[in-house]
Amino acid sequence: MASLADISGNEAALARQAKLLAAPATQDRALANAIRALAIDAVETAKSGHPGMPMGMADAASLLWRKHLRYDAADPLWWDRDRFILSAGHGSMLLYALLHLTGHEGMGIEEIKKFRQLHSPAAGHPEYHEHPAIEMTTGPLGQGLATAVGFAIAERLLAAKFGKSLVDHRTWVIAGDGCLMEGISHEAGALAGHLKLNKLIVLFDDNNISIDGGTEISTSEDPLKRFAGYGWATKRVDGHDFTALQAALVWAQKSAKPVMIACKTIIGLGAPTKAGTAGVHGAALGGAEAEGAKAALGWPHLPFTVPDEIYAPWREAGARGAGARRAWLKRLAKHSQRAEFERVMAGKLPEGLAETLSAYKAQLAAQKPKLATRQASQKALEVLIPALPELVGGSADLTGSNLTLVKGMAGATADNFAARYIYYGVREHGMGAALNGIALHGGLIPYGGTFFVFSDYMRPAIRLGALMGVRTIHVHTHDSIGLGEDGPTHQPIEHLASFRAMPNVLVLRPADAMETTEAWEIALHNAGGPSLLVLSRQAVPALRQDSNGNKSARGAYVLAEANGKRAATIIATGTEVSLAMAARETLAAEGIEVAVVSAPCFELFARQDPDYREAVLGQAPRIGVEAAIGFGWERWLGPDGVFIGMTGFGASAPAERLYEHFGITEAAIIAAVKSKGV
Ligand SMILES: Cc1ncc(C[n+]2csc(CCOP(=O)(O)OP(=O)(O)O)c2C)c(N)n1
Ligand SMILES: [Mg+2]
Repeated sequence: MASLADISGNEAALARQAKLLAAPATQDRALANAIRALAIDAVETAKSGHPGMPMGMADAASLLWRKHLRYDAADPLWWDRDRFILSAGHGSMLLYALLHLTGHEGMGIEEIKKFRQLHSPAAGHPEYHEHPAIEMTTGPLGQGLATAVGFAIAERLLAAKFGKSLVDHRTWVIAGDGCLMEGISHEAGALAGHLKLNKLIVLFDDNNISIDGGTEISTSEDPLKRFAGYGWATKRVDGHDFTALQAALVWAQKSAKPVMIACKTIIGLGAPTKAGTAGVHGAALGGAEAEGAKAALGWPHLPFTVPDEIYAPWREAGARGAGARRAWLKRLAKHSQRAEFERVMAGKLPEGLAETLSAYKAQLAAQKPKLATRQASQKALEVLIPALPELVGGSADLTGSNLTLVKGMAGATADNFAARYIYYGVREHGMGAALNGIALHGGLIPYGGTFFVFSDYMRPAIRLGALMGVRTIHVHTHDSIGLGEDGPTHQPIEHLASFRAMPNVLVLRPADAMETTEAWEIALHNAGGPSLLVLSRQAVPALRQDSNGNKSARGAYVLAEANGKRAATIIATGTEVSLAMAARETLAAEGIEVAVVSAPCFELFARQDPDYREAVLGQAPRIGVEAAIGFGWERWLGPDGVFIGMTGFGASAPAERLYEHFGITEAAIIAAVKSKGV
């Protein structure tokens, strides 16, 4: 046989395939062929989808699910299960076939027949929430792999806290050429190698094919060497040789490093003419090719039909972990930390948190500290970290700027995960995905910091977090031109507007220390999506006198009512609220009475009933103030409103000079009010 590395191109693939399929079919192959057949049928019926990857990886995946993956199909949410992440999400039929064959409820043959149809759990790409055994949404290549790093980090952190008897599982990933070409694979791989996440095992579908053709047209790297460089254990095996696969899977589980096994596969294995080509990547095989594939695989059954003698061993495999789960439940039942473990895994906040926070807020109301909101965030964390053991922080190399680290938090190292903080390094995208993974794993609430402008570097992960609805908290400091001298590369302009446009994200831009604390409280309770805390570098005065309740939770509220009839309503966010308050005072001295509305969170305000919104916004002319692009403000200002903010990129200068230069000043607010003829 030619060396594995030499196999490329369709002819070589077809020759290799012919040899493989000429050998008498083993039970292993027959069981794997059930996956191939279901993938072929589902894609034919849907007239769209990706048969090639499931057909190529069926052998490796079936061995994993039959012999190694720790799970119990009867309880896909068992907390100590192994996590399986299909990073190459286009191969979704691989996952659906595995769930179906192993007897998972909710993935019957009727569901498989509705592959890619509205309301089917067998969606085009795996969607979190569509089925409990789908650990996360995948499809944007590389995200699964990087999110898996977060899953593996969470496992280590929780194992250090609760012990191996409760937390001892692996994270398995199937990733393709595409996942490994993506930049995020670099960040994720390097972080995992550094932290020696040895319970992370990646099966690389090494088929040398992506959409445009053979991968040699666009890449000549050896991902195994790259990952070895990150500190991973690597191995290349024939992805259709069950003996070699079995040995590799056993070896992987003994590793002291994260593992990548490159499985040399033939994409679309079985397809008589298209195997080994990009032609099987993402289109139905077509009648003749589908028939030919089934004949070549020795699969004589009708579409969507799996004979009992194939179902039976698969169902057995699905129940293989039942004993381990029962034993685990017994251990949990008598574990000294059972209540706390159940609380954090259920994602419930500890009792007493509200009281702790209200005591702290009362203190803020009395002290009225003048602080940058990033500092106020750190002070809030000083209260939250001892009160919330499940809160784990980190930063993408900006700890001292984001102020994300407080007393009592150790940084995790490869040797010590009894820690509350991750030094993510300069890896915003990897951090974003890891935060998603930590949150998805359960048991922890992750936050991570970077400059707000570099949210661009993690946007795909935030978007996926929003789509999945996971509780991640993003501490995004240096929120505007107010950061000053670092200049326009570092000054976010369009970021508030763009994240406000993203569904299911709370964008919180607090105005002072009180609102910052409220923003943290809101974020912690926002279990169904990411929260962005958009925080200032520069100090702001305390604006709030009262500490009762959580005013920010309504999104916007009247911070200072006009004395008498409103001549205008000034609506501002973050650091600009204090400008609005100053303008209000100056105007009042001239006999012009205006109200100031603080609007820390547009999304929450939009959710309030119309009466409340109208009462807050009022009937008087409206002036909006925010040191950012005005896109999106129209909905609060209406057609006659005036927006004071940015219209282009920032500049390098001290913050105060910039505010003057760009006309975001008390004088501008006053002029705008007067321009309304009041
Ligand atoms: C971030 C991202 N870019 C592009 C795509 C579109 N896309 C889907 S699959 C694919 C090729 C993937 O190649 P590979 O991972 O080798 O999969 P295979 O063809 O081997 O199944 C591309 C470009 C995507 N899903 N995500
Ligand atoms: Mg490929």
